[in-house]
Amino acid sequence: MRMTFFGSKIYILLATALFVSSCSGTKEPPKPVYPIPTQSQIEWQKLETYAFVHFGLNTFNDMEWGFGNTSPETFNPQELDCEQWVRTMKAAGMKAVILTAKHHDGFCLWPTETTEYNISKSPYKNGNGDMVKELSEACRKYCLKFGLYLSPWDRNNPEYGRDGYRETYHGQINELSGNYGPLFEFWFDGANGGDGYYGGTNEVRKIDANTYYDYERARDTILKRNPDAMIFGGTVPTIRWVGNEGGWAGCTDWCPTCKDKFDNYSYMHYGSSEGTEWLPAEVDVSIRPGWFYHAREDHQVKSLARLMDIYYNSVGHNANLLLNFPVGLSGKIHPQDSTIIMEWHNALLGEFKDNLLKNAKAMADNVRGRRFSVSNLNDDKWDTYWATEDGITEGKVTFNFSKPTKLNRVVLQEYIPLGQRVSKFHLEGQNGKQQVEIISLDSTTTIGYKRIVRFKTVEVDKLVVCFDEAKGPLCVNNIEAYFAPALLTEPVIYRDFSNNVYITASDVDAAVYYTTDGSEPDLSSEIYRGEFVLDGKGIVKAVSVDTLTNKFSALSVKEFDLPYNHFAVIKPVDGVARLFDGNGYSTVSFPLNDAVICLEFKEEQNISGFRMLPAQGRDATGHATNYRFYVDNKLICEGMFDNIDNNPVEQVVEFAPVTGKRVKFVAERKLPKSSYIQIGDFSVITQ
Ligand code: FUL
Repeated sequence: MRMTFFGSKIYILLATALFVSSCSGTKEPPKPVYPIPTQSQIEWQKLETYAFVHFGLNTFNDMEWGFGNTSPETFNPQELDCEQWVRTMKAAGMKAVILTAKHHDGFCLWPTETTEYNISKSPYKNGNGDMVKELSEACRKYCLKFGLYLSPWDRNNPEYGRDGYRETYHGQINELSGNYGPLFEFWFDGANGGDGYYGGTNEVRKIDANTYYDYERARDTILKRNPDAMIFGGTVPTIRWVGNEGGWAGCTDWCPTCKDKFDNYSYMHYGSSEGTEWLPAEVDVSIRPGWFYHAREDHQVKSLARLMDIYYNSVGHNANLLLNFPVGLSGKIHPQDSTIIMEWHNALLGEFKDNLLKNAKAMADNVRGRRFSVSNLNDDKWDTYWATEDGITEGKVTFNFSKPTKLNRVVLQEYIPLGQRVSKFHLEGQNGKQQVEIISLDSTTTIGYKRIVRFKTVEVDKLVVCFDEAKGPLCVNNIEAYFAPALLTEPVIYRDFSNNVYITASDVDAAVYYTTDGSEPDLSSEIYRGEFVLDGKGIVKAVSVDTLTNKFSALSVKEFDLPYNHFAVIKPVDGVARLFDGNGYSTVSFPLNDAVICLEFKEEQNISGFRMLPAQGRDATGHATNYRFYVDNKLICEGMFDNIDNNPVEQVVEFAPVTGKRVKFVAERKLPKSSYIQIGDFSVITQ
């Protein structure tokens, strides 16, 4: 009896356990799909955006790659304020900052014992400064993580390329790892070996970066004191370079890849579904063309539209964004840079304000068990996720809205602790019985830690997320949807060499209204539907308008002079198209002693000035500093383009109208350091 009673108790317990497991989902999680990230890699990826600061001797010598011979005496910031940097970064939503403790020129921003070429030999704080310390303390004060860039290449060190420098380098890693932590990331740059000062030898030295630096030893030193630090570059990285400095990861972006195959760009840029190591991508890009500060780039700070694209193409493509601020000579982030970064952050806050799926009811066509229920997708918890049963590698999740709802962004996150799985997905919408097409701005392949899909606004009462292909059962921990307001930046207007005028708006939901008669565009003006021909002088005014709210952007105005087909170009003979194509990045190089543009109009004109756009490319040199301007061989005016090297913006010179047909513009360069003159664009102002 007793036995029977006992046996039936066991039976009841067993039956209860079985019932619970099938109904309340105590099923095991799906098996990991290898490789999988470490906990530190997961925490790193959650940072999403953080800042880079390039600051050092280069800043004070207007250089990008110092040769290694610049005097430490020149390093003298007057108002250095690391807290100002950190406050700006924090206010812009960034979670960390990485400082160039030493760039390729070899100058150390901390009082290292490994070389004399350091901050203690500069006038800064009478030789008592330590910028690594100052910034690390500011980070601690404002709760930002701190990381360091230490260039392996050292163009100052006499021992570079020999055993002596290797020891010096490891000494530097040791000092930085031990004295300023905890560090969240350590950056080894890829530029290695070449010409340099090298203690005065001024020679070329080459090394094999795979063996010379002993990165394994470096890693051990760093991780001993900073166990969670990510390592960028070198032979034992834990994150990977995305393969460009332009601010974009691929829309296919696998965290898994094979570092031994990095010679093949695709493994570095896209990662690989077959990858054997978990190496998530980091997108490093500067807010200006250069990494270091140059006054001449003050007009080239990236626009809001460009920075938004960078965000979507990095964080929105499963990569972290490392955005560089070239701190200026004073030692502060330039006001233009801090203004635009705050606009960027506020625009992002606006775009991701209300998650429309927060209270939406979700349904999935397959669920592994209650523990992996579809309600995990919008419960705001990182560690809960929806999963499908073993063998089920595709699936659909449907969100039902209580009423038709507008949306244009969807955020998706896989539960990466179990590996990255999805290789293809798409979105579908429905409004009543009507199918609504959702066309993503870029192809929808991988997801990973985070994928943000942008599309033209749709109105739906049902959103279906279709996972089409995966490397194992689906494990998705978050899906969000938003209706982002149109980004109303002023449109960009330009005319090409064939006299086609293009007007571009930064947002797919914005319509562009324009006029060519000088009046201000409004909703009754022409809508821009594609390029149009402007075969003469003219003024184009345009605005972007959010079609849903009728909000207007600021006004964009572009004045066009008589185009190329109204005159004959006598000089130069080559590259004419590049000079009259409305694009300062396509340029013509002239010999120093013969920088002449000579045109002859078909008919007499009242000529009242000219516009000259210097070359706009990164590190462009050879700008004209002086000019002479002739009409029908008579000198009309001459002068200087003030500060053009520092600020190569369009130069407009106007004078009282002169009647004539033949125009000669003679450019000169009276400053040293160039054997040519480069011009981006040129036009003549007529009445
Ligand atoms: C590059 C370097 O050569 C640049 O100067 C800059 O530091 C950038 C982040 O990496 O490879």
